[in-house]
Amino acid sequence: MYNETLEWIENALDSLHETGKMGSLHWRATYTEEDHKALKLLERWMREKNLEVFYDDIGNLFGKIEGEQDKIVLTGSHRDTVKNGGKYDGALGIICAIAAAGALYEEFGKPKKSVEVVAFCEEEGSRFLSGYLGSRYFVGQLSDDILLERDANGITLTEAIRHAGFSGKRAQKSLQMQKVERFIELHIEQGGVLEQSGEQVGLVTSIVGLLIGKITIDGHQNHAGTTPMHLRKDPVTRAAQFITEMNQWAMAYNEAVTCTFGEIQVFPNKSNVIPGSVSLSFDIRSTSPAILQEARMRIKNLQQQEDGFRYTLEFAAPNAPAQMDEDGLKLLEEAAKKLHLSYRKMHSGAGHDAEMVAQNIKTNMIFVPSVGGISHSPLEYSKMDDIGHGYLLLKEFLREIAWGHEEEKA
Ligand code: HGY
Ligand code: MN
Ligand code: MN
Repeated sequence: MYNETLEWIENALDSLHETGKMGSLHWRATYTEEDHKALKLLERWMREKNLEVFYDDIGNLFGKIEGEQDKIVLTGSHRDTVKNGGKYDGALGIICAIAAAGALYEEFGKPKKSVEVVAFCEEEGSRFLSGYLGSRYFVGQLSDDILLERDANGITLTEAIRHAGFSGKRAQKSLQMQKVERFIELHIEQGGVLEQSGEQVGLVTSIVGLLIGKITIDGHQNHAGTTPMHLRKDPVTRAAQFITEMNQWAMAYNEAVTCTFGEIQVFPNKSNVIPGSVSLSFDIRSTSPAILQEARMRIKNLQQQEDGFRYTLEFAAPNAPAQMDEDGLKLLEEAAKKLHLSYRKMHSGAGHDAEMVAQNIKTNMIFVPSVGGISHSPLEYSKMDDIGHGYLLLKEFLREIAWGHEEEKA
């Protein structure tokens, strides 16, 4: 039975990955043709496992097993990927949740509490700046500003939601959310700690907070050959200077902060033209709100400088650092011991829907090792043995909470 389940998970991962193939590139952004193909597959698998399929008003997909009580245990992850991403980020948590919920229903019948598997939309923010859209919506934090964010083609989030056939209506703190007792997300670690330490699974204790956004620097476009160096206002050299300053700032904090400028666009991007403007993304992470605030001020200070450049700043909606639920962590520890799985309590340097949901709901995460610690890359890979351990732990957690005697402390 277990081996069949692992085979099902492996095949599902391959099939879901296929939906994101765009020629030589892989990218499954939300409200796209690729996303639609993935949703049809996920709906089919949910129905095959006796889950009742439904969507909320912005297109989060749910598969439900009705319980005796009107309470919900939520599990799942995000269905979108980064551009040129891997097979496991997000997809693994949804597929293992469908498999676990389906297996438990087959083995134990109707649960005490309903179980819902969710495939959240646009967690990566690879199409719309703020990202974590599905989980933000779920906890009533999808703001008007976010709905007006535009993708690279100038389409607003609202337009994309409507075009995909959803109303985008926002039920603040949706009724469904108020019934949710717990959220558990299985995810790849996306780092190398587990692989180096040798534990089989990771039990997440906290998730990093994020400060993300975009800076556009306007300078003076001019001729690359006839403009003396001291007369230039070249935004690329100004951007390079700022990136270097911010990297030195981050290095001084050692492991407490990460700082990445992953997306840089130069205009007009021609070798014999001193650029007119440059736009660069920033992605700064820390569990310390003070460090994130300091980074925000450093970026804002750009606009105070009288240096002949024009700075335009865009800040994505905030992602506060999140603490995982202590009781859930204890339950995961007990379950790991019962399953004879070695485990490590650990922090997550990656952002997750779990950090959004944790703002309102008791939340926990399980990590499985990433080979070489690689993620957000076509080289992302996790071994089926390791995936199986994560699956068994997720299944035992769900059994305890939704089917078992584990009564929630008020
Ligand atoms: O960026 C992250 O950490 C997540 O994958 N969205
Ligand atoms: Mn990711
Ligand atoms: Mn992810």
